[in-house]
Amino acid sequence: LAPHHWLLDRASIATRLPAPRLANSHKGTYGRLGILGGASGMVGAALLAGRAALKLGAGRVYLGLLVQKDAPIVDPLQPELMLLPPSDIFDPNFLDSLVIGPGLGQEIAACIYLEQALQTNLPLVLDADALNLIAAYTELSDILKARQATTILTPHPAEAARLLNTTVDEIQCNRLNAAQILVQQFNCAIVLKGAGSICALPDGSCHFNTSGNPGLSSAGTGDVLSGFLGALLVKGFPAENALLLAVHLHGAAADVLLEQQHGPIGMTASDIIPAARDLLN
Ligand code: NPW
Ligand code: AMP
Ligand code: MG
Repeated sequence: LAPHHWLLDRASIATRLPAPRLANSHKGTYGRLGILGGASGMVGAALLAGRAALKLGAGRVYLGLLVQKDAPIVDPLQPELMLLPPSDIFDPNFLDSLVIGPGLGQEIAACIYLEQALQTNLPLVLDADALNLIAAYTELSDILKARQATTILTPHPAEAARLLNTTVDEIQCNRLNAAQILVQQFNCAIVLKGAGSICALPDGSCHFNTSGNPGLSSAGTGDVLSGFLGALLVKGFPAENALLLAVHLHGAAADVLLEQQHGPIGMTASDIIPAARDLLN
């Protein structure tokens, strides 16, 4: 490995785990996370991110769903989640971190909320359609580039190709280069997802994830990763640790499931959530 290049394995996350919970902690200790997404037909993406965040320890999770017609008012399988109109997510004194993108869609309302999110000082996770909108609108990418607060971008290869205005083949032929260019272009921490996810940080370091398997190649697994990231970006936990821990844990959870079950076929994004929780405790 070149200097500043690291394997992201079980040993390397051992020093990046959150401190044990204090006996006198309360839900406020573990942060208020907002998740903005869930447009029509993709509400599941936001629910998965929210459930994932709760199970990785977020104190309170607020879902701002963009869907308008027949919007759910509660997640019956995870009633701990608080479902709000998306505009209520933006009180800056209210949240400690924000995930935006899972199932966000690319309508005008999504654009407006994304612009508002980029203009806050909250630690942000940008995933899925948030990335697609940034690729589509120079105004949004300019605001992103000017941001000072922690920002983590989680593109899969097609999202990375849109951000860099190139093809998926070009990205996949030189994944390390693509991840590093994304860091330089947006001055953010990046995880370029896919088999062997690469975490590239603004300090120039790159971490090659060793966990995960093709069981993760199914709908919603990326949405779960963004929820994990949001949960770990709690008050005082370094963004670098949150990124490396979430990415490794996500893959490691899939590896545990692979060992326990018959194979990768039929592993679901929902299955990953409790498996990751077990690994963290
Ligand atoms: P192909 O054609 O399959 O070979 P998009 P999305 C390519 C939400 N979701 N390596 C892929 O290639 C998300 O949050 C909602 C190479 C295809 O061309 C988003 O908001 C769910 N290529 C929205 O849907 C569950 C790869 O990328 C393109 C690749 C759209 O997100 C599902 C597809 O990507 C989903 O999460 C790889 N590793 N990975 C829900 N239950 O509500 C992907 N591609 O067009 O960005 O679509 O990722 O499905
Ligand atoms: P998304 O495409 O946004 O749903 O994200 C998919 C998630 O699953 C990312 O975290 C990928 O790194 C992971 N993933 C998908 N396929 C594989 C694979 N074959 N091996 C390891 N991880 C994978
Ligand atoms: Mg995704």
